[in-house]
Amino acid sequence: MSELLSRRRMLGGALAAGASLPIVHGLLPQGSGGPQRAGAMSGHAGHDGFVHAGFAPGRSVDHRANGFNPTALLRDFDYGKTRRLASGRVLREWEIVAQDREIEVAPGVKYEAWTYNGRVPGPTLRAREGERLRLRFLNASEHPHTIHFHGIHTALMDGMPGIGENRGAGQIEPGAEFTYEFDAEPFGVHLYHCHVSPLASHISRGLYGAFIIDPKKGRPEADEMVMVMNGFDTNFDLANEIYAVNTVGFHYINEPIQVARDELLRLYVVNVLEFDPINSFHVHANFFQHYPTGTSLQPSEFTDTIIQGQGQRAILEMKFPFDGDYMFHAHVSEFAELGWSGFFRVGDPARHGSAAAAAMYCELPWGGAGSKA
Ligand SMILES: [Cu+2]
Repeated sequence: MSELLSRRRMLGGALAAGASLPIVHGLLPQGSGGPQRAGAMSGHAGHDGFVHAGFAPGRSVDHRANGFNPTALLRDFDYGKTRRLASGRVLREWEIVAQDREIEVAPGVKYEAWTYNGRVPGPTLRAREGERLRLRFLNASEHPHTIHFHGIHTALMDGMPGIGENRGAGQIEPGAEFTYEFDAEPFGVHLYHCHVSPLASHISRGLYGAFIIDPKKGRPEADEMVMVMNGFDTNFDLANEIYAVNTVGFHYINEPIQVARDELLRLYVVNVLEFDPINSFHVHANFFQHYPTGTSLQPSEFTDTIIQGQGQRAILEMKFPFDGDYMFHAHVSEFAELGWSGFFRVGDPARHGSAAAAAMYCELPWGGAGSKA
């Protein structure tokens, strides 16, 4: 059996344990006639018995139990607490706690996550270029962790095991704490994550988050959102079974992201996916300006698809000129089908032909039409 099929079967089994079998033909946004359409398509040739990875109809993830909702998380920026130093500079402070916590990453699929502040991804830390940043890190997990920030700082503040251990830095043991302090530079969209080995495990368990440094003069007014592209290896075989943006597979299919027509949308997109070398972001029926790493105020490309390796990130800016439901997803079809898909809902979709995007998944190169996974 190929790796892909075994991953598929595993996912199907996990979902089946707590839910009716998911079908990709349910891959239509809620509130636009999706579920009804799904039923109408169930007789589509060749799909009987094939376990697609769409959301389980009638079931949804318990966001309250998770402690976070991916819809709220999109626009949830953590600015910390600020005060002025004697020098006149702004000091910005946060407290971050590592905690082990079970979360639901797709309907019925539980995962023993390691988290920063109880959520995956961790808080989106946001500061302004040139500020002094201070982060008190407390390790309440049963495992040693660190916070390694992308940015410019001293070795002692790098969150690297083995560096500065005699000064309390390096690996932070359970029950211990350390305060990271450095300047906010350069401006852009960055990330932070644990750097304890085995690295792939510590990261894929959920210890990461976006770290945004705004340029001194800011950016134009926009509806801003954070999208952390991630995945979950639910059976610990070093391959992902669930792919997502902001953790919950298919969440933005279930709850399309409401945006206004003709309003500037700014996405901070960060790829922290483990085990797969690349990830991608594609939007339907539109193009965006691409600012790689967000470190320039000039876009480098006008496109509708970007590729990111692990740790790469970007700012994307676009406007939707027409009302309707517009899909966004990894242009790695396997990821899209295993959770990394969503919709932007612009204006009133009922008046403008709501989505029928699921058809694109009917003829997959592996395990598609006619396959019995
Ligand atoms: Cu760790």
